[in-house]
Amino acid sequence: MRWSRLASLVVVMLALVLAGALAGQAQRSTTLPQDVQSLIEAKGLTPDQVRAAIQTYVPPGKYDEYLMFSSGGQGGQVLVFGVPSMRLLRVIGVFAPEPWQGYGVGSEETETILNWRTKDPRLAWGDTHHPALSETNGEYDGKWLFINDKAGSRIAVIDLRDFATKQIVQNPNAVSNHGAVVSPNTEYVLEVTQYAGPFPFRYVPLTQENYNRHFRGLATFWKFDRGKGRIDVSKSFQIELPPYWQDLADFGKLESYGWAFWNSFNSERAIGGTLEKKPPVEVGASARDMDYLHIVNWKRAEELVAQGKYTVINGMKVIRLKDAVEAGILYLAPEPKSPHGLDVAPRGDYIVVGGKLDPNATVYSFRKIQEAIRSKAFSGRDDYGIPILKFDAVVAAQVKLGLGPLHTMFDDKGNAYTSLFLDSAVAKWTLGPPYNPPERAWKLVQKLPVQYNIGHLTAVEGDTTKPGGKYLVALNKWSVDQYRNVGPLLPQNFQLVDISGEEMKLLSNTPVGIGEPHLAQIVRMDRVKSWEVYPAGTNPLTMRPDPNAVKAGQQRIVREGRTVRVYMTAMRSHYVPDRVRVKRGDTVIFHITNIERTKDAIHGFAIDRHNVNLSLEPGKTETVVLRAERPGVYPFYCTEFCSALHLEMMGYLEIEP
Ligand code: RUQ
Ligand code: CUA
Repeated sequence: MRWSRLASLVVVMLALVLAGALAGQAQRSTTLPQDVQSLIEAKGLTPDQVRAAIQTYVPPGKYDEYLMFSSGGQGGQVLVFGVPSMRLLRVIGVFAPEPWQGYGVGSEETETILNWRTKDPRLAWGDTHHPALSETNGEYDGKWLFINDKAGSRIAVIDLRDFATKQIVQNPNAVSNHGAVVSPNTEYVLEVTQYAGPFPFRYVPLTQENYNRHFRGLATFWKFDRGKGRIDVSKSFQIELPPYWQDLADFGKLESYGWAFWNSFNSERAIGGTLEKKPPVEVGASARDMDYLHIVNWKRAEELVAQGKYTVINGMKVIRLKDAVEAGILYLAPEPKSPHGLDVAPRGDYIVVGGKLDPNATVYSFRKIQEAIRSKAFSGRDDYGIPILKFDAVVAAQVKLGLGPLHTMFDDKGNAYTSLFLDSAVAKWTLGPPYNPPERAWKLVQKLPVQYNIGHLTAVEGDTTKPGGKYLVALNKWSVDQYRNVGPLLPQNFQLVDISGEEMKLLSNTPVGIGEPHLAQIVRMDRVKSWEVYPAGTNPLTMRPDPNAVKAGQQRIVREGRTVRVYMTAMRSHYVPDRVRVKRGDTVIFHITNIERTKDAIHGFAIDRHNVNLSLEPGKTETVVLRAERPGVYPFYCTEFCSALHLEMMGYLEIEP
């Protein structure tokens, strides 16, 4: 008590002192307690650093204001941070087994999820890039999170009631993906391919002629069923695209609702051949000055599907390229050389594209695009017959920002923030009308150096219809000299930036040593309402009562032929039953229910020498199916230190020869 009061006093005094110092009054030495003063001096902190420390400090027992959901890159996970503290709160297993959560290591429920509908049940990893929070009216609603796996062309659904993965779907017609976003009312999760492949997927010899004729990109609109909390494959559809490498995508909103946009690179259709003395892909794919923005009317595509104008390929409804063009669903517009990021402004009126090899952010006007389509302001058609809108007819502005502009986020004051990969900086610039009067429009305001090679950036709800401002996080690819050397594989560097004032200010560094995150999204803490404990006997796959859940007094072992069913409970500090005897060759099925109702009273369930570890949070019921193969007496035990007698929370599985 006494100490915490003293601590808050110190903070208040620090704030006062800082205010004084900033106003140019040298009061520091007179108002700061001597020990605090010496701490600051010993560390050589500047007033900005002291302020940053206070701003980001979240005292024990207090909460952060925001949650940040970040991709975990090659780790195949989602990372959840508190903002502004930047403390890691959760790791969510998605495309890779995650033993701590008992994800994909023995429980029937999570192994089903991990292998759901995939053609490659043994994929042991994923490459997560773009998390996308579910939206209602273009604002985050805190209910679900989606994320793509670039390497496995998969999309996962995470339920934010328990922060756990519930479904993974794999694209049957594409092998690679990149952009993944949700529509403003979470009608669809859009997945666009990255690298083109033979369409439908099969073997076709890789020659230029074959590439042009048989390779295709694909846009997949995965229908999300809010009632069930699952993607409904039967109501999903795809649009066939040219074999350009479609990249980042975004949905239109408000005035551009019903449309979607994505960019593409390698419209040159380069296929490499370095050993054959042909130019490498990077050269071939950068030969032309322009690539193509894809402009898509998904509402009309939906109508086309409703009218039955599709072909079913590998169980997916596909609108063929020719039909898409004929129906006015698909248009192209030139984009400066090798674009990367694509982001729609809060009101849905502008589409911002960053060009990796172009110093400008290119801003397209949705109204101009509509006008150009209406008046057929085409500069021609591409090789696949898609009309190309005239660049000058659709561009609202080009804002020179610096080298390597990639991704853009927005704040609540009419500003845009773009990551500059080559410059290692964040550029703050002003949007045009109606966000700003014409004289303040399209101007670079400030460039903040970041350490180093920034990829994505994310601002508080900065890609919704109502950005929150306040904070931005730079997701830097290289950390170089920012941390103590821990070997040649360096952590990624997240940098928190204050964007509440006129000037951006760097607040803190956070090393991420788990994978290479790409995008992250920051949501107001109060929007996410997760469960504290599961309703008693909940199956985490269905999120409904599990028919095999048992209460105290109902525990039993039932033998049916060669199958032995164990209805077990876990509670501090024992399992009932704690002795299970089976014969070699039996199938043993454990249905285990954690019957605790106390928040955080978690138990594990691991079987020695077996690939089984469950995380049984209060109220959860999970099932383990085991073939009894190697005779022996195996301890099973609780892997969560749950109580003083945690070590005693164990039992024996006897497998008779
Ligand atoms: S990205 S490389 Cu979002 Cu810039 Cu995946
Ligand atoms: Cu239950 Cu340890």
